[in-house]
Amino acid sequence: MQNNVVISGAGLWNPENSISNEELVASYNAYAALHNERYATEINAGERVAKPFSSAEFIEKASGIKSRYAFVKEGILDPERMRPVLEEREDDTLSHQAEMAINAAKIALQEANKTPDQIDAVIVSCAYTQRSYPAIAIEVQHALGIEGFGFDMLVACSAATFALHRAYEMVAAGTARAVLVINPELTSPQVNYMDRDSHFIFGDVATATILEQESSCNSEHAYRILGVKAQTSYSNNIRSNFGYLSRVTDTDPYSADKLFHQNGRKVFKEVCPMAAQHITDHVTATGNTNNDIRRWWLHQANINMNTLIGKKLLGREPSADEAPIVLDEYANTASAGSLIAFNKSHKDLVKGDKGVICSFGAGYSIGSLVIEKI
Ligand code: CO8
Repeated sequence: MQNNVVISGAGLWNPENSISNEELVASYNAYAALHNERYATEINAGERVAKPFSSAEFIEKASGIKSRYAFVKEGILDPERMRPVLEEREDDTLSHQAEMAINAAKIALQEANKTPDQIDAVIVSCAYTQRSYPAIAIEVQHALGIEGFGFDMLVACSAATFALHRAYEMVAAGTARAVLVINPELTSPQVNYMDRDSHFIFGDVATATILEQESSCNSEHAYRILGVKAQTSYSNNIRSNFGYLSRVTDTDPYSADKLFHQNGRKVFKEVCPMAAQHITDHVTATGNTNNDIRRWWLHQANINMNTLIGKKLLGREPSADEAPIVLDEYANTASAGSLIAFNKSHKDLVKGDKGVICSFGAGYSIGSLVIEKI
């Protein structure tokens, strides 16, 4: 027999530093002007391409993004550097990502009314981890005083939802009483701030979620999980080639292909119909229709994508109350976007209200949970 599983706590932590579109564009344009001046001879000879200029108006209209948080702001806006300055920490000091993760985890534990001794597993799941081992999850487990086990997972945009799926299975099967899932999305080190098409897309954040057996739940804001569904389909349209082989392939570790890059238009066209179909199939499989869903906590990559998917789901544009958008403040935060939306807007729902958490993006990968407030 399977246990009923609930989401009993959610936590959201963002860095203090925020960068507006205007600040980001001013630094990119200063960098582009420097580049074009420095390489004027080659550019005029057709041997090198001039850097085009960016615009804050374009960014907001094309994406819905107005600002983003940065774990470390220093360096990002320096036209001679164009990447954050992170200090190397000693091995016996808490790592950057563990620090972000713990900040969010503490808030989630509090909302769930849980203490570390009541948690049996920790999953850290995000687009990148800063090292291969020991797992960030095990470092977090140790720092919080949690017994049991922890492991890291990488699934880019769907890292958070796919990790919630794994936690759901553990709690349903009874192999863990409660699981802490954390998404410390430290994206800024992999953003190419020298690329006009993508310099504005990402921000840093951490989200955390507690899943546990319904029978042990004493949270004010708990949601029963009615079903989970995952789908992947291989695509090269969103890619980052930096990895442990970068040291031995004798290629430039700073080259653009090592950082996040994408064919944004293709992603938009291909992912929207996939996501809408996936969600509709999932909602239907739980015995509901899309009109039964009170709130949509959707992946946050682009406001126009969410509007289009919303229209496909409902036959009309969803309101901000039905499908909240957090892109304006947070930008795209890799896997954490749908959970930022959940964190910011789940306390007002009433018993019996149903919602969908859904991620879509790199892989391609789509992950969803249909949930009901209890
Ligand atoms: N300023 C001014 N003009 C610009 C800029 C800019 N910054 N950027 C592009 N333009 C120009 C283009 O050059 C183009 O000019 P022209 O028409 O002369 O060729 C024009 O504006 C239109 O460009 P696009 O067609 O590219 O513009 P779009 O309307 O398609 O908008 C977007 C671009 C915003 C990128 C859009 O395509 C989009 O959002 N697509 C979906 C992207 C998506 O969902 N990606 C998934 C991201 S992956 C993820 O979420 C997690 C990955 C792992 C994390 C990585 C962390 C680092």
